[in-house]
Amino acid sequence: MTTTSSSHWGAFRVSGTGTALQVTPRPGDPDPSPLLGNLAGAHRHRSRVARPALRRPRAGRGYDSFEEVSWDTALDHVAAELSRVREQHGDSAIFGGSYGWASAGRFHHAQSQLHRFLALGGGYTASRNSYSLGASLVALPHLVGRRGAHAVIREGTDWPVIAGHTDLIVAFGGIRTANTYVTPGGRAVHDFRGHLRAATARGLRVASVSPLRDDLSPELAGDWLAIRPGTDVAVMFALAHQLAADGHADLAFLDRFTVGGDRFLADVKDRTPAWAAGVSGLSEQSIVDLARRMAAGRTLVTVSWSLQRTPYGEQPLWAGLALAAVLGQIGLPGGGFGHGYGSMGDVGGGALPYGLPTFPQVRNPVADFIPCARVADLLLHPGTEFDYDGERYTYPDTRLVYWAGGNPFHHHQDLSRLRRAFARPETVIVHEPYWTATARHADVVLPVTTTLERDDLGAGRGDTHLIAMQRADEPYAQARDEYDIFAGLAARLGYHDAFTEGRTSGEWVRHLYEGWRVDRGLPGFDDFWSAGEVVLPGRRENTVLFEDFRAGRPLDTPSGRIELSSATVAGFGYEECPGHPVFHEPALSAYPLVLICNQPGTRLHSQQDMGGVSRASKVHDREPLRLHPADAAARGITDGDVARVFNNLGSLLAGVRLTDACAPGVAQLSTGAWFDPSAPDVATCVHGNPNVLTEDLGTSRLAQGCTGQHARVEITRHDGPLPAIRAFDPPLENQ
Ligand SMILES: Nc1nc2c(c(=O)[nH]1)N[C@H]1C(S)=C(S)[C@@H](COP(=O)(O)OP(=O)(O)OC[C@H]3O[C@@H](n4cnc5c(=O)[nH]c(N)nc54)[C@H](O)[C@@H]3O)O[C@H]1N2
Ligand SMILES: Nc1nc2c(c(=O)[nH]1)N[C@H]1C(S)=C(S)[C@@H](COP(=O)(O)OP(=O)(O)OC[C@H]3O[C@@H](n4cnc5c(=O)[nH]c(N)nc54)[C@H](O)[C@@H]3O)O[C@H]1N2
Ligand SMILES: [Mo]
Repeated sequence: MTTTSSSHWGAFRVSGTGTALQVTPRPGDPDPSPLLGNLAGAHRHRSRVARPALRRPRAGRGYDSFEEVSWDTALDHVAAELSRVREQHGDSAIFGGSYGWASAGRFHHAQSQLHRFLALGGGYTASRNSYSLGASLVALPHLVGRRGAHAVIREGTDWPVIAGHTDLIVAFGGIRTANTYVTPGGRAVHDFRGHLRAATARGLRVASVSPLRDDLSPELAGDWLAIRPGTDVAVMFALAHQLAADGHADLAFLDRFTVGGDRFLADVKDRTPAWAAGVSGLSEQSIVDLARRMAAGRTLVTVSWSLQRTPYGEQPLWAGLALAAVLGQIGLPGGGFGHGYGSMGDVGGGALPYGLPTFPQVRNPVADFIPCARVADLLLHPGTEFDYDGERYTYPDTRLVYWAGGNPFHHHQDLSRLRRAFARPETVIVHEPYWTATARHADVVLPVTTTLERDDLGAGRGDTHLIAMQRADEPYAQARDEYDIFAGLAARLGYHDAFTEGRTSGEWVRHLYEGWRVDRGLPGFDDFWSAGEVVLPGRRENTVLFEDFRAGRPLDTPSGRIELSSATVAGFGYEECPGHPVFHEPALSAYPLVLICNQPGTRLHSQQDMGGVSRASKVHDREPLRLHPADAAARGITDGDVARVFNNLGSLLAGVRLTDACAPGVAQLSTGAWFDPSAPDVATCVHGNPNVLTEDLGTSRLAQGCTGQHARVEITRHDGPLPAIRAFDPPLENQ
């Protein structure tokens, strides 16, 4: 039997079960993701959580072994802890932010399940925004309004328009194909590379301003401008300077469509290409030439999401928008500004004018929240104040942490600090299909099913199809659906019927589909289910970002225009993020190399790190570290060595790959190798998780976004004994 299913990296088909399970791409997907190759090997991997487990409290969270218990014992314990904490410390003592991507699927979406369950029980401290776009989600509404921010992030000018009109893309952070296979909720059709080929054939050229040469997809033609990380704002200022000096600044556009255009031009008066060359490592001439090419045709300035995942990440976004405004092509087909081309598959990939079926949520009675990347501060500093978007808030006193569908020991910075933070609450509960580092730092681990073991509805934003995600195999061992776990807990806590509304999970999936499909004129559930998918009607394609604004519809900013100066942001009084774009020189460091901690091309974050594609990339079982041959030679390191990467925060082992695709002075280690602290005498992580080296700092007081994209490090050759990787071994005694 063949079933249909989906993942964040795309839709697929499944045949066979157990260790014989096979995954093939969805017919009709012109360019399926290579990440599909991880699914089969992960399905019945020994790192699955088989049964509910309680930590044996001896040495401390993350160091202990676990004891398997019955579902009743585990659920009784969790229900009792929730009641005790709510009674003794109040509802805000429960942290249920639970950031993370979990799996595709509209109903079984882990955060929706957890948040509905916790909100009905009295509420929880929440988290806001994302690690992806921490700075942009807060800054952009000030610059282009809420509606404008949505248009920038969720739509953008579509690829066919770019292919048809754009002469030059100036891509800060490049345009990385590997990232575009991923869209939250998945995508039935991957056509990104096809669009790139079409654009290149028509004559599109890309100036890829990036520390890595291969951030420019091979389908694109263009130049690599090897920039020193963290200095993009300087180059943006110098490009604006040169445009103005050449008489190419569009003063009429600035005057009519922006506030602060005059101030910006005054600010860049001294920001010459010669100055920016000294800061950025680019040549003066390359900056001058690029400015002239920008003015010579239809030009799109795009800033990848990675740039705002750095200290002062609000600034490259703001300066990039200002540069595009100086050029005056915002709102024209194929010109202007973009954010995230090459970051996510749905940017420029069409949009749906309606929402997808969603498990209904209820209002959270607790008002407390954190910007999501401040989680360690929350746990370490209850009662202290923090600034965020013009307001001051207080961290509540967390006694219980409940995580479902995320892996903070993957996603957060400075993992040694996070371990200290996770040692503080009285109780940590984690739902996981796998024994991740986060599960190991819990007191109670509840095993959940994967998407292959349950029925659901799958689609991403702007998708072409809704996929029937059909159960392909039995749940692993005693794994349960999140929904059934929460229904069991709600029964113990006296609100079972409010949580379930009397439906089984199968009834919910049918109900969500039926309640949504009528207005779209789609077939009934049974027809949809047996077909395996249905075309989503009415997609918007060929969108031009800010076309309506240029035609006269004001933005929902205070001025109705693009705010290159924001009186609101200025009024917050944040020195590091004043009311207009500023350049902050990267902080001096005792560690000479910049480590780029970008997204892995071989998996989604930490998911399925044990899968075939991810495993095949490892060197001596460790995550590959890419390094320029000159930097390696200076350290006596050769290709295939194991390297020790370290700074004041920690150390890790990784497998060396030499390449001149890294600019000199730049090394690259993707995120997502499972944190493995099993040999602390050798390294903080012996597997290569870069978050043992990243600093736990917010972007600024404005957004408090994640800054994990960069770390400062030194690298040496590791010559000692090589500890085995223990991250995938379940922490159960007598195993
Ligand atoms: N240094 C550095 N760090 C970064 C970044 C960076 O650029 N540099 N990028 C950041 C970004 S953009 C992001 S989005 C984050 C990603 O961080 P996360 O979203 O936390 O990473 P994932 O590995 O996707 O974690 C999802 C977890 O959910 C589990 N899971 C899957 N399905 C289910 C389910 O149905 N139920 C339950 N309970 N669990 C499930 C998976 O096994 C996995 O452990 O990382 C951030 N971290
Ligand atoms: N295969 C795969 N695809 C993914 C994901 C995944 O885990 N795996 N994760 C998804 C998620 S959740 C997100 S949020 C997006 C993230 O999308 P992005 O944040 O755009 O992706 P990254 O790969 O982290 O970074 C892209 C490139 O930015 C460059 N860069 C880093 N620092 C600088 C700098 O200071 N200046 C310049 N000019 N360039 C810099 C790096 O060379 C890096 O390769 O990716 C999504 N796509
Ligand atoms: Mo992300």
